[in-house]
Amino acid sequence: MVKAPGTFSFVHAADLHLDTPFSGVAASAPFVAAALRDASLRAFEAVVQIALSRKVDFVLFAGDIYDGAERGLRAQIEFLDGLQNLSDAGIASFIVHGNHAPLDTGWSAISSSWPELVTIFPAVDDHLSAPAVVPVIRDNVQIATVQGLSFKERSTTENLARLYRRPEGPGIHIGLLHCNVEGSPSVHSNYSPCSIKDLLDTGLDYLALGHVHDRRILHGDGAPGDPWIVYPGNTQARSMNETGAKGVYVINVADNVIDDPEFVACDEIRFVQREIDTSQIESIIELVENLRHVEQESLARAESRSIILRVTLVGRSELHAELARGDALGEILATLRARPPAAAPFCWWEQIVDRTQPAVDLDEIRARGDFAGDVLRLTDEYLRNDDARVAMLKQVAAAIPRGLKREFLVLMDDPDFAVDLVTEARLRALDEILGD
Ligand SMILES: [Mn+2]
Repeated sequence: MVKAPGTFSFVHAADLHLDTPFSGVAASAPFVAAALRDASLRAFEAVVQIALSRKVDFVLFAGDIYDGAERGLRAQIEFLDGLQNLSDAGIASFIVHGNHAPLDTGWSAISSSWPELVTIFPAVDDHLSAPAVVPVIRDNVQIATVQGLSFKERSTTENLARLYRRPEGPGIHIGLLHCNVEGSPSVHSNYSPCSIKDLLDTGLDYLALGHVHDRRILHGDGAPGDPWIVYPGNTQARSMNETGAKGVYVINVADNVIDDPEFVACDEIRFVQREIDTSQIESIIELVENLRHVEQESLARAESRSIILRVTLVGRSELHAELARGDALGEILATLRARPPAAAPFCWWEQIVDRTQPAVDLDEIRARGDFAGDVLRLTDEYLRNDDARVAMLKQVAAAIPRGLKREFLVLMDDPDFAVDLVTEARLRALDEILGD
């Protein structure tokens, strides 16, 4: 069946970080180290498979293809193989380079042998002051254009978005860019900063961004025809701070209208962080049972991926003292790691973090004549007496900054919220007063 010119699809990927070393976790066990070393490359293979099986028209790579400017040889060869497979299937690839592998550093073993349907966008320099615009042609009709700019050097602080313009001609107009949109420089390195307005001002229909490792749709879920501004996030998580599924967006276009981006996971290994409230757990044996249960549950939720698991123990608990004895945590961890898995999907216990607090006897404190006793007796009144609690919350609301006040007043209407707030606040206050 011949598709209408305005009906097609593409994959938007970014931040592949091929050959990521995983320095923190890799030292743990040989089978984990080997799996992690391959994970970024397997994730890229999955991107190629998604493009092939969905029969998309082209694939966008929005920067940080390689993890370092050094570009490991293995990563380069596997990347080239993947692009060749796409090209052989008639699927074009468009690539910009970002801060992790800018154009003018490192080396490239494959620069002279890119497959036919691959476009690598150059960086701005003395000869180039605007992005190159490449048309996508199907059955002699232009269905889209893609424009992009690479980073010339690592620290590109110029606002590259201002150089993008809507070209003449039919089809969907796409801008491919590695950039930091209204980002906090403390969280994401402030390379090529720009605002949402800068991106809207380009007049383009789809801004395919890279750099931020969480997937985010910054604009476009409004009216049909509204421009889309999208970060797909990275294809494979790189550390304990990057939890949950990672993948690409598949974008379907029907009659020149871009449908909601469809997230498709392509990661190989997932990082998972969980908490266990230990306040009802009475023994180390019971704790280990709970930890094993969390392991099974986390694996079941990971869609057949292997996981790297960190569990944080919280809550006031009798266990607090037991966990502090000797190397209890180390021994529990060794127990959980004792049965190495034969095959993927596996669970690797990365760490157990103890944030438990000592159990407190509220009746004993209440009976005391000191400040801690006063705090308990006062908050008992708030928990028992609805009017007293509402009056207290009104005083709190008066002290809350304007921007947050409306949100607080909405929450305050929920009686459960108010009770939880008082319960939590008094435990924190007791911690401060009593110390550890
Ligand atoms: Mn990146």
